[in-house]
Amino acid sequence: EDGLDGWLRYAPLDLGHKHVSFPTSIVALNSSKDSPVYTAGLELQKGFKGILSQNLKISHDGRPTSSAIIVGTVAEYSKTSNKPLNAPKLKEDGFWLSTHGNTVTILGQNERGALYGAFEYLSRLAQGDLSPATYATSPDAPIRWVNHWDNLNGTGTHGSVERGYGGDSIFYKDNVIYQDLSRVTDYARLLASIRINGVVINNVNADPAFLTDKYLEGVARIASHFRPYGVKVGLSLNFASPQLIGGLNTFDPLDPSVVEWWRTTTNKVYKYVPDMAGYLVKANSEGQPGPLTYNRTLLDGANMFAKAAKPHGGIVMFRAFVYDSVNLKESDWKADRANAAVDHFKQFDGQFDDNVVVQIKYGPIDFQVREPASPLFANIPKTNVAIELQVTQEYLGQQCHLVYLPPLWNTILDFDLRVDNKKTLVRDVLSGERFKRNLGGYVAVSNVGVNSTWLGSHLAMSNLYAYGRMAWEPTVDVKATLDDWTRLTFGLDKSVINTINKMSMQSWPAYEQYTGNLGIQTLTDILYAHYGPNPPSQDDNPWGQWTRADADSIGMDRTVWNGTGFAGQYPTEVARRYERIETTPDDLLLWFHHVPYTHRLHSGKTVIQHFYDEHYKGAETAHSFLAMWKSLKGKIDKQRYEEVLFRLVYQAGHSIVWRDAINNFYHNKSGIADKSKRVGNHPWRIEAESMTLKGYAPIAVNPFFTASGFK
Ligand code: BDP
Repeated sequence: EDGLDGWLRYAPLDLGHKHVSFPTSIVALNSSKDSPVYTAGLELQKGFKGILSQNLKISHDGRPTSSAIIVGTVAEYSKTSNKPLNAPKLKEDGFWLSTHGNTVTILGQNERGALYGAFEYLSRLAQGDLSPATYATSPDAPIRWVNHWDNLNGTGTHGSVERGYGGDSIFYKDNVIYQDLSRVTDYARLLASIRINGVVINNVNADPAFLTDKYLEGVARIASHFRPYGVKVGLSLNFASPQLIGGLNTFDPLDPSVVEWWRTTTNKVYKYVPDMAGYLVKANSEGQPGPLTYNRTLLDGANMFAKAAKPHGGIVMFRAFVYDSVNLKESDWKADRANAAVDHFKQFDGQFDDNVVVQIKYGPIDFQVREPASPLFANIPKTNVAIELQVTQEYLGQQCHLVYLPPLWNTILDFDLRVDNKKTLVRDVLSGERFKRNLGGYVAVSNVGVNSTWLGSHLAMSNLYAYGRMAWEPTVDVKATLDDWTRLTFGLDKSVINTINKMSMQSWPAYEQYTGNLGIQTLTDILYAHYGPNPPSQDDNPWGQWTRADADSIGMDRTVWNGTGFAGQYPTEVARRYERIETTPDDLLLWFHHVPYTHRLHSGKTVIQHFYDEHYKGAETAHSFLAMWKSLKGKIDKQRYEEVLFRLVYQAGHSIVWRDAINNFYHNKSGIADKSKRVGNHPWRIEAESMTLKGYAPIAVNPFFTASGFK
């Protein structure tokens, strides 16, 4: 198995001695080929073939049939059925499922919901759950999107998918949109099965060419591959497009010619894709153009797009990831990139058009292994908001390390911001419940690629699966969700399920332990790859990701009384907690405070000894994954067993590189010995220099401390 079907393998189910009666036909209440209900019919057919080896016929007229699966919208069903429906009220995209032996009814609030219900029913079958059930479910939030950082060409600084680790783009190659978009259909199917309803198909560092007829033709083709699956397409915009491709000499958002250009261009875009979801905008960040260039505000920019998209029902996802690296000076103890989002957006609360959604990364910096929840979620109650997560593991091992992310996401979603001293969970802000908003939700940067595993690693797919499930229902149990994924991906063997669960649940804590703990962030190379260890690059860089480590002390002082003031961006109760060392949780200590290496944690250990110990523990856990995985030999098909094993061997080795690079670095810097005498002391290690090398040539390594003898 090569992973292409992900969790939709529909592997044969062993019914043992069970006698169960199954439906013998499918009634899909829509006969138009690009409708999700039509797709649902085909999917049910496919599922029955795979799971139960049964060939079911599909019909599209609603004549009541016993022993059939009926799938359609509530509205369509009530037109054709004489049976009154007792389903509870559904929200947009919600569905109702009733399965009793050979009679199955799947009704969506809309077509999309009906398709989701079909996938749900198949997921139950594939997991061997044949029990009768009747239930309804509706999404927690209307926006459940993925973003793609795909470039038209493969020559961008980061290749064809920026921060993509599963191969090149599934949409484009060499500046051409693929004619054969079958991978897009496969992807749409995966997305629909986890109830994702929107996909932005190009990089936030956007190429304006997407707005030209040449490419819009292809965008329309891409949209036509997503449409049968109920997934709407969106485009990332380049703010300077009016100048770059429109022939204007300005892109000032208040200039009437610019406003008009966006209006007519948007009308054109919607001619190609009438049901387009909307736009995504990264402005004035990391060198991207934006309204600030003309002394206009981010609000001016966002509302300009909103007005252009509004007549078409389009929405504008405006990213809060706005910061200017030019003014960030590490020597300035008041400078802090973490402050940027609230500094930029709070002032405009209540003034954004109602089809604008501010898209906020989960933490105030950038997808780090541990961050506090972005305080912006608490600061703009009169604005629609969505959270931005990353399925692609940019700072988190790039799919070469197993890191199951939902537990990390939960630290953010379950966080109580205490706005007005009242319960304010981040997830209740996203659903719109806390501040009574109708639009909001979830976005994840997914960045799948042409690799048959999609993300480059079989086990990484649990993150994509769980993301969809959490966007639908953020309180879903992340362990149980993982088990669902494992059953669908690897089968029903209990030891497989338990082992993958154990490894996955230990993986994020382990990664944090060996790559940077106590809230110091992922100590990767900051300047480019964001992959291997490089603690010195964490300081003195223009990107504002700093540790402020010196010979005696470490950590960013983000207090109000003495630091950057960031802690003060939270509502009072939370701000007070983070302001004081005593009440700051250890796992965020160095995020908020600058302390001596000898500072004692709540645990009683010093910061430096904690560092040493954690890096050892984390690497040990990474090593234990190997034995766990090997215990599954023969219980998983050979191809996937070997491919995962390869990654885990690598991870085990790389966890040592991480452990030693970081421990050595802080050992050198602080001059404080490791109580357990491990750091700098590797009695059994054979250095490459003392080996006879055949077929290898020594080269200088940067950063030097990741290698023995600098080479
Ligand atoms: C950073 C990535 C960069 C993205 C940027 C963003 O390294 O490639 O363009 O975020 O989110 O984490 O815009």
